[in-house]
Amino acid sequence: PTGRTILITGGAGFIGSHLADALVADNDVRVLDNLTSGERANVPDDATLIEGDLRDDATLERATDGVDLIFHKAALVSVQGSVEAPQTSHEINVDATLEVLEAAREEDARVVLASSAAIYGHPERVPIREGDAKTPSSPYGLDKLSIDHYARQYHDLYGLETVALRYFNAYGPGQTAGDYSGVISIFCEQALRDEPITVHGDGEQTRDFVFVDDIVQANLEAATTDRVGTAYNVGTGTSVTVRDLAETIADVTDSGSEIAHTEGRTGDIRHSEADITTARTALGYEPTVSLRDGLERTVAWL
Ligand code: UD2
Repeated sequence: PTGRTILITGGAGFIGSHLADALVADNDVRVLDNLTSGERANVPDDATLIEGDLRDDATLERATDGVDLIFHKAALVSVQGSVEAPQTSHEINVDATLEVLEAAREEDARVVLASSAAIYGHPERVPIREGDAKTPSSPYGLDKLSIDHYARQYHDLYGLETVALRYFNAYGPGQTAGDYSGVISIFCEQALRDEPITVHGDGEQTRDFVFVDDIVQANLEAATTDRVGTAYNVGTGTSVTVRDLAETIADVTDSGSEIAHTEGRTGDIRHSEADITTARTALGYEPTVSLRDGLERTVAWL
């Protein structure tokens, strides 16, 4: 997109800030973020940061006034946190999204939302297709399923242009440890410190790791596609075992770390891999960053 007035909610966070970077040169970009997990320093200089909460009507109104495109990335992303506090997850991940969708109706703005592979729960088969069974195994997954459906309904009922992107395991520079972090940031930090790399269980579980630049690409395509009112898997279409991941990270970091098998994680999903045929066909999405390249770029940032 070019010459557009764009709001990125969660634009100081991991994915949102990469998206802001990609859009600022050619668009008028606003970022709405309450900075609980996002960081001011992530917001590009040429974007306007509105520091505040989505759930505050006046703030949301100011942030959405005159926009023609909204990337809704603000969320509580901790699966564990959602298990501990399902109501809080619902308030932030569902209720606040409804506020964003309503604001988008006011402005007749397109909305690109962050959905998640978590909506599939324990998949019946891999690769996972968009139409496959959805039995989320956490409040977080249920909340994402809910907004994924709302996005489609707002299109069907009100003609709003919406696209939901179901991210698989996202990683890359800017994904910080904090109290929530993906396996790649954990393993990289362990490897760089020459500490044991903690593989849960037998390490034969698989994941589809998608580099943040490819996620940004999918978002940019979602912003201009005419195939709206639907949801797309955003992964790479390939997967690796957690054990292979640990070995690759040890290699990329030139680490002397041992691989230590720890107890399997309760409720851990065994296999996850996206079928990205629909995104390829409808959006022209094509992931370009191999796991090794992506890991090298992530390690270089750390
Ligand atoms: C990812 C998402 C989550 C949700 C879910 C849906 C991330 C960070 N999380 O959870 O938001 O969308 O997918 O299915 O993208 N592991 C280890 N050692 C460690 C940490 C993790 O072996 O120290 C394993 C873990 O047991 C799992 C794999 O690595 O098998 C990936 O774990 P994760 O927490 O990065 O992501 P996942 O797939 O559970």
